[in-house]
Amino acid sequence: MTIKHNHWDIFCTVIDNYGDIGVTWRLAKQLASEYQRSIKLWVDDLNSFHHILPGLDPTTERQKFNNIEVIHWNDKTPASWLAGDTIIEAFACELPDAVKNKLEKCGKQVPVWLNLEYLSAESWIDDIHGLPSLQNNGISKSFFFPGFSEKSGGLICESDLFKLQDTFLSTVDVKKQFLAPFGIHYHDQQIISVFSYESLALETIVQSLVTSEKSTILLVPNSRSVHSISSALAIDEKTLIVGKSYPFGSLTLVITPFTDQEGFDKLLWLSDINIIRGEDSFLRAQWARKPFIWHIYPQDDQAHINKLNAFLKRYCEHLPTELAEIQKQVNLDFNLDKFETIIESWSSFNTNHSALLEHAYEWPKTALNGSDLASRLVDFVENRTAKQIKSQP
Ligand code: TRH
Repeated sequence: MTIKHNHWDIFCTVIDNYGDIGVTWRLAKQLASEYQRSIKLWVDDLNSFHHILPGLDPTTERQKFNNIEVIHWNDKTPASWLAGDTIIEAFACELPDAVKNKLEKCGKQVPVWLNLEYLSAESWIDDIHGLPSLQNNGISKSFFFPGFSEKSGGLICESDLFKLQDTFLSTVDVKKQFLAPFGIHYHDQQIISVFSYESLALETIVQSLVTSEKSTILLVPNSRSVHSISSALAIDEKTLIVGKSYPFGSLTLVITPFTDQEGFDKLLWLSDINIIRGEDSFLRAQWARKPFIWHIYPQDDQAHINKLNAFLKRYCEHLPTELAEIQKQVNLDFNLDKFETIIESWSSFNTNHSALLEHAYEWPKTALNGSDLASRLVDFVENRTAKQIKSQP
């Protein structure tokens, strides 16, 4: 079987929420636009995908977006799979048997087979990033670990992202224009975006914003945070209309519509503080270069707190001790739902906003370590392919 060059297959199963498809969609877009790869993106749940890509029709089995073909992954479709250069299983989703069987028949020119893991700031990933493991079909699969170190798989970040961001933010009255359709007159209020999971700490913060001396605009994409916010404000969630603004003392609440990823990025860029979650919005908040609180995806055995601490250690490494403590404390209080202490840590976080902003602005350079995930991935595949060719008789 001959393989199609520059053709990559990415397989994704949506476990819950939007992170799995969110990360793979970002990656697919970058590989297609910056590296001219032709991508087939196999996704089992087009309804979830439709939320972050409104132009996608969830009832259509195959549809093209420039150089990316989105294919509904169900029992039948993988039979039509043809080998390309590279196969990515996102987040340990199992390749369909039909594909595994076809791989066996590829002979010496087998595609590079990768499992794209979840992002982690923990240092152990450096030791296992890129390692191959022989599978039952006799073909080896490598484990690709996104991360913050030079030895890891890096972080998804488009090459023109910061330029786009600067251009957007330098538009005259950009905040006024963005907020006007929600009925808000912008006059230097603090803007906070919230895309988190349900949280008692969030409820406490929201209540404090109502009575704060500072005026705040709270932009909340229509998602799980709305449960906590409506509970904090003692209002019936069902009465909130997406796109309308609601005053509560010093706080103006807006439930914003879910948009595509580009629209979501802009929301983060415009905000002074972002409260985000999961994996993709966590990274995009870092690229927004604003102070943020990360509501990490909770795991049963509290493994997420180790992951959070590993990230905070890296993020705070070059911060003066006092600021590092503030950044760490507000993140820990939020994630441990310490509503008794969150007011104090939130208030220090807010008071030190400008110093934390300076740090947030510089952070992407440190985090990226010279190259992003897509470029490391393309290099990895090219090295592997070159080795395969060399080893052929
Ligand atoms: O949605 P998340 O919580 O996703 C996940 C999943 O739960 C996953 O199973 C888990 O393993 C992972 O977290 C750690 O959070 P995340 O990763 O931030 O994904 C949200 C996506 O939604 C992201 O790509 C941005 C996108 N988005 C939009 O495109 N438009 C919007 O308006 C909003 C609010 C989000």
